Amino acid sequence: MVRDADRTLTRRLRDRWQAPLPEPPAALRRGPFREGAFPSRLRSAGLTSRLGVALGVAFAVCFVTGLLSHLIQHPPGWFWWPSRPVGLYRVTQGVHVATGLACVPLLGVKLWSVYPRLFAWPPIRSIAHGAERVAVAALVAAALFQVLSGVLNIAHWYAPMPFFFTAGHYWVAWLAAGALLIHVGVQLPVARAALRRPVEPARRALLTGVAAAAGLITLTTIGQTVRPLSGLGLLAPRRPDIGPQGLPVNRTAAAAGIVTDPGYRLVLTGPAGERSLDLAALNALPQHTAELPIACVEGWSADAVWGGIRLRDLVTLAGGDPDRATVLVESSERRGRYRAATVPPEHVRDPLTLIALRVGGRVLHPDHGYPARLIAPNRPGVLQTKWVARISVR
Ligand SMILES: Nc1nc2c(c(=O)[nH]1)N[C@H]1C(S)=C(S)[C@@H](COP(=O)(O)O)O[C@H]1N2
Ligand SMILES: [Mo]
Repeated sequence: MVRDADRTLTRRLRDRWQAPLPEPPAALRRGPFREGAFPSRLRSAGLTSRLGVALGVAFAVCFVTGLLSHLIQHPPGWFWWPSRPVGLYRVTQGVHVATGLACVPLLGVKLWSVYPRLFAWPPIRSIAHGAERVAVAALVAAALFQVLSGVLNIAHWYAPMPFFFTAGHYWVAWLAAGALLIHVGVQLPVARAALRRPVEPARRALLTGVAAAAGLITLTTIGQTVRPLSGLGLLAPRRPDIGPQGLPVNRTAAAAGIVTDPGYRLVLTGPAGERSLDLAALNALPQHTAELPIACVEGWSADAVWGGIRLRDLVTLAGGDPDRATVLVESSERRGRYRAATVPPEHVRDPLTLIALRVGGRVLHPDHGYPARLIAPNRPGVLQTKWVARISVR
């Protein structure tokens, strides 16, 4: 029964899509509107559907990992993110950037496979057809925007983006997801019918080529987070081992306007009042080490051994409860989006969360946050505040 209904629906849709359409007026019958303007015989519902499945899977994984990253950075009341496993965020964000980059060839070929339809005549056949075209236009624009803005962001090329990347990339992701759901809903019957038929060898070869291109992009970029592959990172914007003290840097001390102050003091406030600790006082507190990655939202990450004071010890010193307190960590950086970060109780409590004074056994390089920086397990790089000047315990 269901099968029959399905088949009838498929036939009806196929008739709707493939019935001979009226010809455009003679004056328009040129360029993409002339007959035989798109001679490739590789295009087919089967090819487009298979590309659609791959793109849909990549997009879904990219969307979920991106949403997670957004929630970690802007946690609503109901959201909870653990401090272990220490490298979970490096994996989810590495996957976010890798699936986004794999979308580049998938999206390109998918659009190639359907773009002759742009020139169908008449442009709008019914209200339903018009609505569908608007949804597809929104989907294409949103998908191109996401891939392009993501690539520009990891390349640190902000000039073509006259908006705040994070907000734009986040809201357009919802637009893309909504438009994609409509698109899948509309095309599902046709796609299912098309997927049941085998693929012809020429189209199979094209699909293999697209898969190989996506694989090659992954292989030449994943080295920014998978260290053994860093030598293959031809297209990776970063290498995990290049930078002062063998670690990459996003914002240098010079860019942040930090001048090393010999009279540096860390101001610590909490229920026990305010106190200020100079470097000698900080070095006199119990010192611990933690092997933790810096995992940037841009997809690169690098391991390091950090040394310094446990944040929970500082909470105790400030008169707070180390198992319950929330902590605000502020930088001496005057302006800058990432000059302060809130550390939730799960991370404050964790003995691996440090106010680091050293990396790799040496005093922090100014670009890594000298004299002190926050380093906590399973947290995005943007929340690992450098040049810490003030810690407030609540
Ligand atoms: N004060 C301050 N801390 C900051 C930043 C910043 O701009 N200002 N950038 C963050 C970002 S985006 C990352 S990825 C990490 C990088 O740390 P690193 O430069 O030591 O590798 O620092 C974080 N800490
Ligand atoms: Mo970052």
